[in-house]
This record gives sequence, C-alpha cells and structure tokens, in this order.
Amino acid sequence: KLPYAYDAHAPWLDTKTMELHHGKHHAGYVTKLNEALMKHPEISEKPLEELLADLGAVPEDIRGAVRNHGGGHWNHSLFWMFLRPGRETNAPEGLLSEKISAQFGSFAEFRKQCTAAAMGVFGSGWVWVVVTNNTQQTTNKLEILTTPNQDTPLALGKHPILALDLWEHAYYLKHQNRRADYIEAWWHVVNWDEVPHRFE
Ligand code: MN3
Repeated sequence: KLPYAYDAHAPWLDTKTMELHHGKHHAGYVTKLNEALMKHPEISEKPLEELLADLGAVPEDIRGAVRNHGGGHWNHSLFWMFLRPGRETNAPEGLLSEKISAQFGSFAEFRKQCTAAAMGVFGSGWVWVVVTNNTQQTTNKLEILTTPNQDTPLALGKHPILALDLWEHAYYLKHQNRRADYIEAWWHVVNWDEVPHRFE
C-alpha cells in the first residue's frame, strides 16, 4: 500500500498513471514474484535484497522471475518512497546538497547529468543515484548509473538513494513519447525529505 493517495503528485504525475502504475504494474510484479517463490519455499523467507544481490544463488528455474519481478517490486518500492507532493522549485538541502555541489559543481549540473543519463536509456530501464561503498575511500561518492529492464543496483553491489523509472508505463498516458517532459515533471516531485535521509 502506498502511504499517499494516487492524486498526491498531480499534476506532475497524473492520477490515472499512478493508479495503473502501482495498482496494476507493481502489483503484477508482486504476484509473479510470489508465484515463483512458491516453487522454492527454502528461499522464500529470505529478504528480497539478499536474493537480488546474489542472483547466482537463486535456483535456476526461478532466477529470471526473481530478477525481473523481484527487481520490479524492489525498484518500485523505492520509486514510490522517493516522491512527495510537487512544488515549483524543488531542491535538496543540508548535507546532501553540499555533497552534490562539491561533487557536481551545482544542483543544476547534477540534474543535467541525471537527465542526460535518463534520456540515454534505450528501451525500458532505470536511472539511479547510488552511494559507492568502497572501504578504501574515506568519503563516499555519489554516482549516476542506469540499469536495463528491472535490474537493480543491488546486483552491482550499489546502494541507491534516488530512483527514476523510465518504463513507458510510467508516463505514456500523459506524455506519450515525450520522455523528456516526464523527467522534467518528475524533478518537481522528488522527495528531498526522504532522499537526504537515506543518503545520511
Ligand atoms: Mn514502473
């Protein structure tokens, strides 16, 4: 269940799209993940993060289902969490804001690079901002990366603090082929309360 109504982010994210996206697309991933896991009760109690971080350990006959539907469930759970009611000017504050400026020069430049990465995704996929967790480094680093389909950053050993869904189901009803318009709208509803919390 979402912690907000389907119209909470309108007009930036329209109500009908939210309804279908969560109630049909995301729900479909959950149903199909559960169907797959029923075939292997021995792993069905494990945290999903654990399965996605080590897909090689998932029984082969359901590995594809866990990757796609498990990934779909996990990715969308983050995507919803990183939304808040829209505002004209929407930017981070505090520690994350300082980190972004130090690493990218400015929030505008960070936004530009994220948008360029999103526009460069061919077909369906995701853009992520992740924090590198390299024990050799004294400070963590922000990184923008993309994954195809429902692949997760967990499989790459990365920990996301921001997620952007680039499947057409996320925007086609309102924006049709204009992915750039959707991305522009999404920047207005990024949850800069939750994202810095996760970063910290
Ligand atoms: Mn989606």
